[in-house]
Amino acid sequence: MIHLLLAFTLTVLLPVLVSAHGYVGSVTIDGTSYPGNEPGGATNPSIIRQVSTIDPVKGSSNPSLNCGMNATLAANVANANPGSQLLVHWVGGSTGDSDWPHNVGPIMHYMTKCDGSCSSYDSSNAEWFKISELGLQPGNTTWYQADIMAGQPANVTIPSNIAPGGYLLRSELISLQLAVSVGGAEFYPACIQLNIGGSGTGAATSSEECTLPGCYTDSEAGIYDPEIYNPPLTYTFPGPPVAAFVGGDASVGGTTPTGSGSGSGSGSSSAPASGSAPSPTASSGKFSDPLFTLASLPIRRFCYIFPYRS
Ligand SMILES: *[C@@H]1O[C@H](CO)[C@@H](O)[C@H](O)[C@H]1NC(C)=O
Ligand SMILES: *[C@@H]1O[C@H](CO)[C@@H](O)[C@H](O)[C@H]1NC(C)=O
Ligand SMILES: *[C@@H]1O[C@H](CO)[C@@H](O)[C@H](O)[C@H]1NC(C)=O
Ligand SMILES: [Cu+2]
Repeated sequence: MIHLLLAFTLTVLLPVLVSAHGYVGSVTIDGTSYPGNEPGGATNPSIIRQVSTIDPVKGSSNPSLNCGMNATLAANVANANPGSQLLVHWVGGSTGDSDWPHNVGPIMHYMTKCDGSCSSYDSSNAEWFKISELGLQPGNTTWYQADIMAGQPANVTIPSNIAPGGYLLRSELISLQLAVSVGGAEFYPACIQLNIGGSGTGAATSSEECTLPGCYTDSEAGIYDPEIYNPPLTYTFPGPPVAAFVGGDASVGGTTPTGSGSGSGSGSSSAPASGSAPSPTASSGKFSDPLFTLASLPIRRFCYIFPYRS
């Protein structure tokens, strides 16, 4: 009987577990698409640093917080310009053939200047600045990450006055479905190698920068979030504020912990027009993460604990 029950449980859960995480499958820069490599798979020339697994980075002091799990240098660097529009296509499963599976948590973008070519730049001690952060949609119950789960890309605009040079763009989803416990947050960072032209002069100040790991702690608001299933939410973005030189409204649906130098204002370039944003879910207010709708609470917990062996 117990075996039957276990067999049944595994049969129900395994297809979900296999696709419960993901990675950046490709990036589109001003209309040109650049494919990435499958995590742990073959390495073709790309502008996206390859990660070793679709599993999340766990723990705010994990070295893989920098560019994703065991990320390796990518061979190529893409040209971009101040104001370039990037679409970061997060996908689910080890081969990227399903949609991104999570819908609870923020979408943030950071940059750091490469010392020399980005294709040989070790960013483990780099100082990063934030250029955008997206949290909750109007109504404070549905996250913009739900749009990614619905197959939409993360949108980010290169700051319009950024100084030219080589930069890494770090796209990060944090999935907070387990963030009711300290250490529960799942970090998914990815680094894209860019060479930015133009004649801008903008740069972040040192107080707007931090290292990765270093930008976060496990217990800060926005990473440890015991009220995450108690909407409507007030969300506090982790990490530094959006760098002031970015200007405009690069911060949507939350607050940044430090008051000064925030890039929040009006006239967004990275958020969808409010008219096009899907309306918040009409149901109960619980989030519709597929793992959460799958089954009852005890099974759900099992489901989440099961794939994380460490
Ligand atoms: C990948 O990263 C994990 C976690 O940081 C580490 O435990 C593991 O040894 C790494 N694997 C390789 C092949 O470097
Ligand atoms: C959503 O949150 C923001 C910031 O925390 C707050 O100003 C706003 O009133 C909230 N809206 C709703 C509908 O709860
Ligand atoms: C990115 O922009 C598209 C087009 O406006 C929009 O449909 C999509 O929801 C946006 N992505 C996110 C994560 O908001
Ligand atoms: Cu996952």
